[in-house]
Amino acid sequence: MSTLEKTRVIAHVDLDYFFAQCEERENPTYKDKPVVVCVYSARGGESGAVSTANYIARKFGVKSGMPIVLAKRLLKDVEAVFLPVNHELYRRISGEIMSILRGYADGFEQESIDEASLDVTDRVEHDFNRAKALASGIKNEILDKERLTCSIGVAPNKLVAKIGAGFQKPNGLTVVIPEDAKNFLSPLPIGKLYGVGRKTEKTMLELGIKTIGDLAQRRIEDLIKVFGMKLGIYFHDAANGIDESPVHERSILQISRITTLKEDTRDVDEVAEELDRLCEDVHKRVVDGTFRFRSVGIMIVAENMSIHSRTRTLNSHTNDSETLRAVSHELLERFMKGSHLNIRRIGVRVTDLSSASKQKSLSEYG
Ligand code: DCP
Ligand code: CA
Ligand code: CA
Repeated sequence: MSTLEKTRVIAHVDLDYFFAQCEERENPTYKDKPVVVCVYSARGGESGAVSTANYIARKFGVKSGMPIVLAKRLLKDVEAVFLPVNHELYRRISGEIMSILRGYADGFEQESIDEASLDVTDRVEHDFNRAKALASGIKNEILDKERLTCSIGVAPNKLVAKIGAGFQKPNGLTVVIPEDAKNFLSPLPIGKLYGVGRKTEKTMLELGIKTIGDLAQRRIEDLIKVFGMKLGIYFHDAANGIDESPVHERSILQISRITTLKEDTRDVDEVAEELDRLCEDVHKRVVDGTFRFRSVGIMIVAENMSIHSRTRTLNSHTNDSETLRAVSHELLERFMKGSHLNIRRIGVRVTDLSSASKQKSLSEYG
């Protein structure tokens, strides 16, 4: 096989300020104002966190995850719009967009509610110029039909395409040809690399790795020593712009439940008791839907509103309630050992679902 034949062309599409843009679309009078979409907590008042904000609000420093009260303070001198999340609206619009995107792809993988990777290799015959034109066509169609803007990265693999999509936001289009992949990544801060969360970022900085280029220069043996075999190899490849993972269909169905505790606490037993109730409820929905799951995750909102999640992938699919309970407990205990924060909200989620009855719609779960 020649190199040309092996070169893939992947487009990663990510909608701009998605939840807030959906709200603007439904109510055009919001358009020139800061728009902040909020997840209000069960405690009432203004307690809760920012889900996302439009780019006008971002200029004032508003960010996803920040307490609503802080966003209000940042926007106190301007006329701003604060709205509660309307998941049903976002799911419906997402579904419409995903079906447009599918029409442009030889291989398709939805990665979240507002993003997808498209393998377009065959239809552009390995040609990045044609891929750029195709990506423009996608942007135009989404704007025409859905009145929404998105950003697209075109690259030889999913990893670089995804970073490319975030490179010139909003309404961006970034094409990275194979020869440029490594140089494109090199100056970017290490935190931009997929898989480098806040904790890993700290470790990297301690090792003197500030940019993806710094990481690319490290010897793979040294990375394996610090991060273990699997991650060490991944970081080495990723920093060099290498990612061979295929674009594959996957179910993004998930079943989850989250609740606000009566009071902030770091008493494991108290949190575990609530977690058990959530597990029971999630398990009931798993069984009702004749699903089996392969990943179990917990979500934690701490007293300072920081959001944490931990996920474990099992060896095989199951619908066993005891597995769900045991894994979520273990994830909780491990989180609490490594954190001094009181817990405010706790949630549990199962993903990687396989289903006997495929007709279940996404909106029934969530
Ligand atoms: N989201 C959320 N809480 C977060 C991050 C995201 O509720 N901490 C939701 C709201 C976002 C949507 O997921 O609109 C998509 O997340 P993105 O990270 O893609 O962010 P946006 O689409 O809002 O902005 P961007 O223009 O940077 O893509
Ligand atoms: Ca987005
Ligand atoms: Ca996204």
